[in-house]
Amino acid sequence: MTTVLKLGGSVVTDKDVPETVDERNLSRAADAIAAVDEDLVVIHGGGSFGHPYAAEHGVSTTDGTHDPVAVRAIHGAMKELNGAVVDALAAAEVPAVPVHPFSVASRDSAGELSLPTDQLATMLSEGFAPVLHGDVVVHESAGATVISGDEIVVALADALDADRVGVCSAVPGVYDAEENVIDRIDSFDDVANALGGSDATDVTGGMAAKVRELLGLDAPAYIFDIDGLDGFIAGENPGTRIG
Ligand code: IP8
Repeated sequence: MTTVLKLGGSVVTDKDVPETVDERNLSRAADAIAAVDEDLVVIHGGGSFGHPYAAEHGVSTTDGTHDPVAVRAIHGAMKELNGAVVDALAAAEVPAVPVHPFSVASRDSAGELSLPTDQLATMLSEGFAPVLHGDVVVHESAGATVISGDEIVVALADALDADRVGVCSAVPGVYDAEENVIDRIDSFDDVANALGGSDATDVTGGMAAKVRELLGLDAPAYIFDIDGLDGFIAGENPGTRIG
């Protein structure tokens, strides 16, 4: 069994205070993750680390930059957050190891992502738990653009033949127009009207983008909040099931 789990930036950071880790949530998540006894890939979002730098430099998943200062600022902030996530997982005795997408991924001029996964498969078979993150990637004819954690989730879930995908976010699931958590989403059109944007600075598009990307997966994906994480790891179906 392979599980791909994303920890949202709003879970592991305080989204309203620049470059601040939410230590309490992070160690709670790490303790929950320590119960996983199968192959596990963790991906985390940008929160108050990557997003403010990306916004400051005008970089998004489609608007690129050729400024190395911008690339270093965005990537550097994400590397710092990745270090904090890996350290918290290590403290909970998860065999976490860091993997930085900027060093290995690229996009072609049409925006098509290429993200090698052979090294990740070997990490898993050798007992490691790779920890990736939203990042910048070099992008043919655009310089460098943002890659969201959700995009990485989608790319890895299919390439590593994941059995289950979890997205631990700030909300307990995807809300309908009355703010009730939707149990299951099979098509984007069914929920398009109910999906709003994200309040804090989020250059990768919030919940609507998340749902759209997760609908493209072979494996079932679940969106839940930190209260649902133990249940997801225990094999339950917390929050909203996508696909
Ligand atoms: O928070 C975005 O990742 P996300 C990462 O998963 C950057 O959308 C660099 C803004």
